[in-house]
Amino acid sequence: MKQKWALITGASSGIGAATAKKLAEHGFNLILTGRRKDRLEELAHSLKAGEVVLANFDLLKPSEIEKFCTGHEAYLKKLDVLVNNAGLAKGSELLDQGQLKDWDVMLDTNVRALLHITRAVLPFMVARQEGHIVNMGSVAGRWVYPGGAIYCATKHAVRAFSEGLRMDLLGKNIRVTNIEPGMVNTEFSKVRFDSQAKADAVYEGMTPLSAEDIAETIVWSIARPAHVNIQEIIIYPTAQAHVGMVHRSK
Ligand code: 8X3
Repeated sequence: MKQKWALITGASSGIGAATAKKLAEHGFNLILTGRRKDRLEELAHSLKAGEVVLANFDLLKPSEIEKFCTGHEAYLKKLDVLVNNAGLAKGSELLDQGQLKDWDVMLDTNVRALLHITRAVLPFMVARQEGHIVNMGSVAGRWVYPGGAIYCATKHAVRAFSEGLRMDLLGKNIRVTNIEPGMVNTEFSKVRFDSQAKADAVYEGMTPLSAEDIAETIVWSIARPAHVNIQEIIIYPTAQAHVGMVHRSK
């Protein structure tokens, strides 16, 4: 059987790293991108199977994305799965107090980088008439909450992009899946609030989803037969009914 290749962005931690582990267990060869070289190397050593290519660069710099794409064209040509995982939230101020630099980092990482990498990969998938693009959306891509407008706007953009992709790729045998998790305990909240204490408070008294929960869902979507496209999945922890509606034990 042909060895499959998957590219995962933001693979150095959290959902990206967990997805890399599960895809390796399924026999995938992997191209892993991330900013933290040591973390990527550590992950690569822990993987059970397959060939692993590491690419350490900053998604905030379009020139580095371009360099990565042209430098790895031979791999992109044979890519079966692209997991656009890299993304983050920064800050939770109300809009009149929001930090422009936080907004730019979210827009550049969650939207622009995702678009640029997908654009680089698409012609090869279209030429081969096969492929699967998995985007990391969020419940924030469907609903908005106070202090989260810009993060929510980026995830709404990811959802709109996923829908447009499905339409523009119709008839080309390429699947597009938008994964939409609620609260997941990764470095997400620590990065958002720049504080471990504030991050811990987010998950206090409730059981959030884990990176592995989401990775399992991603891998399940990928493992469906080629004629089955899981378009979107919303995944909340049982203790969360909606954005901002969480049950906590006393
Ligand atoms: C993360 C989910 O509810 O913190 O994408 O926006 S939420």
